Amino acid sequence: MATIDYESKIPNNVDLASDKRLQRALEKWQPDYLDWWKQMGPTDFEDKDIYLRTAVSVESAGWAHFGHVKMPDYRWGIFLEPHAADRKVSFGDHIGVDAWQEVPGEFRTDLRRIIVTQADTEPASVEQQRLLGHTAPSLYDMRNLFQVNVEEGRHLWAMVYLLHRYFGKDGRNEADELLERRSGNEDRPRILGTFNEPITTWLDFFMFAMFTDRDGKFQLLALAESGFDPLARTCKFMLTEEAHHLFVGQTGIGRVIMRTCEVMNAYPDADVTEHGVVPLDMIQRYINFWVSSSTDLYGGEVSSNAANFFAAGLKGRCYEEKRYTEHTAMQESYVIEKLVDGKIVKEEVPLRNALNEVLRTDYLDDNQKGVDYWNRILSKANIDFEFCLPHRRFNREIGIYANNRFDTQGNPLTEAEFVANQDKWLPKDEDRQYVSSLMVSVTEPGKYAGWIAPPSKDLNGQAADFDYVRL
Ligand code: BYC
Ligand code: FE
Ligand code: FE
Repeated sequence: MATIDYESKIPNNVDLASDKRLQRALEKWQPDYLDWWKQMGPTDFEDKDIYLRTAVSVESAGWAHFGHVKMPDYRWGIFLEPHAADRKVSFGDHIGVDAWQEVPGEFRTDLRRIIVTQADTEPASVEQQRLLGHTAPSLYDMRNLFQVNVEEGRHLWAMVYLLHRYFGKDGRNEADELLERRSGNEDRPRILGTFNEPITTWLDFFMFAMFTDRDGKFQLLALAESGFDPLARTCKFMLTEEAHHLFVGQTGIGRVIMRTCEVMNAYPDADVTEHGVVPLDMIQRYINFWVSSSTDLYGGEVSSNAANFFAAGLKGRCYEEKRYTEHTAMQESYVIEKLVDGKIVKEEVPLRNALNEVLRTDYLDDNQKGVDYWNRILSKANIDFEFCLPHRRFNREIGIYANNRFDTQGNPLTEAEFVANQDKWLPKDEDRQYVSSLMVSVTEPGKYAGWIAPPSKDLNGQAADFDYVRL
């Protein structure tokens, strides 16, 4: 069923009405979700009409409907890609068996853990971004923020459906706990590190949408290959929503860079902070921070969890079916670089144990494309500067590099060398204070704050002075 039932309390394309118990359980979770949204979602904009897109079909052509809605009235629902009749498990130890439509008993714990970890990031990001509406640089940006927020809320719905439908009582308990943990809370933090980092400015928000939502893209690509068919179908539809989040991040940073270039060209000898834009080296430090934190989200370089998830057919490599011909990952090995006695040495590990690192490498390659896009903005403006990604070893807190220090090129450092240089590599207090000082709210349609260029084109063919948010 591709069309979405918008008549029922919970919009869905999974024929929820035919399973009364499940429907009742989800309808019981719904008010708790709405309470959470009121408490932890974007503050103070509940009664405003926002120009949002809502899914009306899961077909690739024209799934979105645009219109002004109030966020609490957004139709959060359950949308899965259509079911392919003869789908098989395509990797791991069970290649060729029918894709699972129910949870195989022996994989229940692992699968629940993957789904809970994925689910936990979605409300976390909404919590991290809840105050940003107050300092939006334009109505266009404010609307994009709220679009991202409601869709992350929907991603939570997507995972909660799986927990309720396939994991019985413990699934329902996990769904409740997803509304109880809080980003950054000492006692009940979100599961993964980056989702406890504060997002206090729009520069952080754009960095997060660029680099952390991109972890979402790659984890979802890996889960879209899952032999557990409902998870694969859910993730495929989530990926179509994710593309816009990445666009917001990449073009957001691009517009900050563009504005700084304009000022640099207009006042070649000036300190750009006197003109209220973000210096390029400061942008590089924000890149270093958010990339390194998001690089941690792939887990350890050598991981028996990753090997087990793959062996079971629960989590593949990205584009597993399309891109690879050998799907057991049993024959090959993978070379990992390790620090031994102060030197980097290569070590071969069985490929299955290195799958976190394989996915991380795909992620870093994709990041590089965004960096290339920003460097083209610089060269078009004739500015002699180049952004680069920090090395994967830089500033890590998870995995084999976590207990050592490295520079942004990946060279080992002593703790003292790192401390002496860290203000060059990571945002320092003055950077954060300066970027915060630029965060002023601009709410006149078609106007933009001085630190960011307008987008090259407006959304959905709208005019430049369109009222994306009616305040
Ligand atoms: N922070 O074997 P290891 C998104 C834990 S983003 C804290 O090395 P594994 C989104 C790990 O849990 C996509 N803890 O790792 C983006 C384990 O703990 P336990 C999110 C971490 O299990 C923006 C221990 O360290 N989806 O959608 O192979 C906005 C050793 O683990 C971290 C997923 O992550 C960390 N960074 O791999 C909104 C997909 N990293 O069990 C949304 C599902 C590791 O020993 N998750 N640990 O207590 C997974 O596939 C895996 O859990 C991971 C970790 C890839 C995250
Ligand atoms: Fe998401
Ligand atoms: Fe996202």
